[in-house]
Amino acid sequence: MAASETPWWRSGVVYQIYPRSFADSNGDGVGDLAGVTARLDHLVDLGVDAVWLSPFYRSPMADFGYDVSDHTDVDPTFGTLADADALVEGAHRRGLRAIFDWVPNHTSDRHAWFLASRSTRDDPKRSWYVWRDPRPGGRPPNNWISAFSLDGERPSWTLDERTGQFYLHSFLPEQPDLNWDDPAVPEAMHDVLRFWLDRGVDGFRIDVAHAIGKDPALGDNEPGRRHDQDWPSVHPRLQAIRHVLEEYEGDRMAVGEVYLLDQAELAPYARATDELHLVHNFVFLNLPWSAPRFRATVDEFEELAGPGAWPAWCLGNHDHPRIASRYGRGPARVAAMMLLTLRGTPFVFQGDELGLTDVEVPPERIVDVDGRDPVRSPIPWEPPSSAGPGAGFSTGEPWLPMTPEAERLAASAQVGDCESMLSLYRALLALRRATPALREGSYKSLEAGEDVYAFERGGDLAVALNFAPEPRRVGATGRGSLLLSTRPSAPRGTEVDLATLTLEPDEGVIVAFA
Ligand code: TEU
Repeated sequence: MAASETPWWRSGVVYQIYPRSFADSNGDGVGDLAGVTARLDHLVDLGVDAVWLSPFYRSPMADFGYDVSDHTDVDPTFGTLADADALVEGAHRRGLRAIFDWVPNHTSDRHAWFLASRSTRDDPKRSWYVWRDPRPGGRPPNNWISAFSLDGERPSWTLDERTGQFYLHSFLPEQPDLNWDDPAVPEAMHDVLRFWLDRGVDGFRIDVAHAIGKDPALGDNEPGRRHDQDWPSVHPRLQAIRHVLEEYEGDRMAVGEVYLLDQAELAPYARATDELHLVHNFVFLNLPWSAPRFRATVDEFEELAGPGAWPAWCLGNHDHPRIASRYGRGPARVAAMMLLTLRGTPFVFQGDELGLTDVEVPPERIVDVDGRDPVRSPIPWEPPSSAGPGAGFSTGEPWLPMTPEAERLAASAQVGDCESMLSLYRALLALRRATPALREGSYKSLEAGEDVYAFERGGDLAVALNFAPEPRRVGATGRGSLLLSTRPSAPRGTEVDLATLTLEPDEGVIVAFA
C-alpha cells in the first residue's frame, strides 16, 4: 500500500482523553468539553493524529459515563451538544481526527429504553434487555458474574421485584445489558452511530465490543469457555457496524475494546478485514516488565494475527494503573519508545506523556466502584505555584486529588526541558511522523542479549530496549546511526554497532541501518 493510501487510523497515533479529568472550563472541579477544546493545541504540539474521548453523554454517572441514559445528548456536567460540535470542529481545524466512545453492551438503568423494558412483562421494549425467571429457590438464571468484583464476586443478575424476573448486567446493576439478539437493538444502536457520524466524528471506540455476542441459551460459563461474551454471533454484528461506518465518506473507523487476554481468542477479531478496523490488545497490561515476555507476546500476536492485521497495543487507559506506577519511572521511558515504535496504531492515555503516576486517593474521596480513581487523577497543566492548587486543570476543587507532583510534572513545566517525559514523547512522535518505516514498516524481532528486546522495522531501522536497571549489551546484528535514545544526552547521529553497543540502565535506542 503506497503511503498516500494508508488510512489515518493505521499511520496515526491516537490520544485518549478522559473528559472528567482533562480540563475544567467552568470551575466546578470536573473536566468538560469546552476544557478539551481549549487544550487541543497540547495534542498538536505533542504530535498525535487523533483524539478518542471517553463518554460524555447524559448519564447518572454510576460508572462515570459508561452508563448512558441518552446516547444523543451531552451530559450537562460536560457541556452541550454545541460544545461537542465545537470540539470536533476545533479538532478538524487542527488536522486532528475525533473518535467518540460508543457503549453498545449496556445502557444506564435510567435510559428510557430500560424504564420501558422494566415497566411490565409485555412492554414492547421488554425484549430489548435480557429478562429471565429465577431458577428454583429464587436463584439467578445462571452462574455469570459481573465485572466489578472489588468487594467480592456478584452475580450479573438483579431481581426486579415488580415483574418478578431477573435482568442481566455484565457490569453494575445500574448498567443493564442490551439484548443484541433482538434485531430492534442493533437497529437503534446503529442509529446512534449515524447521529454522531452525521455530526462529523471520524470513528468510535467500542466499549466491550466482544460482549455484544452472548449465548442466547444463557448457558453457564465453564472453565475455558465463557458464554457471556465472545460468542460467534459477535462477528456478524461487528460486520453490520462496519457497514454503518461505510455508509459515510472519509475513512470512518472503529476500534474495539476486546478484553480477551488469550491472544488466540483475540486474533480472529484482528484478522477479520470486514469487522473492526482496529482491536485493542491488552495483554501488555498484565505482563511483568520483562524483555522476553514482551518479545514473546508481540511475536505470538504478529504470528497469530498475520501481516494483514494491524495491531493496537495498549499500555494504559482509564481502567488500569499507570505505566510509571506499574513499571517505574525509568522503564516508563522505555515503554514509551516501545509503544511508539512497534508495528501498529499506538494509543496514548492522557497524562502518560507527562509521566504521571497513580495518585493516592484517601478513603473519603474514593468515588469509583472498581478502584480506578488513582489513574483518573486530573491533568496538571501549570505548576500550582503559579496556577493555584488546581494546577490549571480547574480553578475549583478537582473531583479527584491532583497529583502531589504537579509542580514538577505540569505540562508547562516540562515544555523546553529536554530531559522531561513530555520532550521524549514529542521527539518520538516527531520521529515516527517523519519515518515511514516506523509508521508502516514490517516487524521482526531480533536475537539480542539478556534483558534486551530488539526488533527491526521495515528492514530500515532497529529498536533496542533495555528492560534492566543496569547496563546491558544489545548483542544483535546490525550497524547504523543513532536516531534517538531515551537518554537525552545521547548524541544523535553517532555510528553504532548493535553487536557491541551497551545500553545504559533503562535505555532504549532507535538506530537507522547504514
Ligand atoms: O471496560 C471493560 C473492562 O474490560 C473493564 O471491566 C476492565 O476490565 C476493568 O475496568 C478493569 O478494572 C469498559 C470501560 O473501559 C470501563 O471504564 C467501563 O467501566 C466498562 O467497560 C463498562 O462500560
